[in-house]
Amino acid sequence: MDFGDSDTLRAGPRDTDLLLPHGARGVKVVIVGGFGVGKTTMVGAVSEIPPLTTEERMTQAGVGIDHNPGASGKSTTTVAMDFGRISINQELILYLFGTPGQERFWFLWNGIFEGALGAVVLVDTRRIEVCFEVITRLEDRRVPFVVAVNTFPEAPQYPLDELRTALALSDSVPLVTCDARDRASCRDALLSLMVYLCTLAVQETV
Ligand SMILES: Nc1nc2c(ncn2[C@@H]2O[C@H](COP(=O)(O)OP(=O)(O)OP(=O)(O)O)[C@@H](O)[C@H]2O)c(=O)[nH]1
Ligand SMILES: [Mg+2]
Repeated sequence: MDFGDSDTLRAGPRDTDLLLPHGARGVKVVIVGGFGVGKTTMVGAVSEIPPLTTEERMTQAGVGIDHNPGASGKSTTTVAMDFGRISINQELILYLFGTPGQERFWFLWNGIFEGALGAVVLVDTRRIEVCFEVITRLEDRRVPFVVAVNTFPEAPQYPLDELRTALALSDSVPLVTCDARDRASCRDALLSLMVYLCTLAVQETV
């Protein structure tokens, strides 16, 4: 069977015609964080297309391996990734990839982060410690990131400067609060990442 020129298949018109309007630039952004911090919720809230999700029900088989749904009342978890899209303006479109939170699926991050320009690290202040591992991985991969505290009503609230110290974040890394269920709030968190990426790009050129 003839599949044609492989270069055409790789770099043919599909990327531009089906995903990107003419003249627009697509940027890959990853929403990352520990189990149940609201990654799938954020991608779904902000996406202008019906999000792709890979939710599976958590069962007894995962007891002792996976995080317990516990108080969050979650019955499903992401087993591969989330995908959504948001147009910032006519020239800039963000492709949003949510990572799985259960550690046994973290190996998938290798593919999810490939080609990503930056990341939003979502934090639940009830389980801040998960972020250390997440942030270390991003620093190792040299992926620029902002940190967004998802303000669950039942979670303790700390001043942002205390959180910055607790997370050992440098002053230059943006730290914001958001509500992962709220579109405008998620958009603002993504915009803080875009502004940060622009700042880094300018710094690299001087
Ligand atoms: N109250 C409140 N609930 C939230 C918020 N964000 C998410 N939730 C709820 O918290 C739960 C966790 O959300 P998910 O979006 O599945 O979390 P996740 O990080 O994708 O989880 P995994 O993929 O399993 O790691 C869901 O039941 C959401 O409805 C929030 O900002 N406030
Ligand atoms: Mg999820």
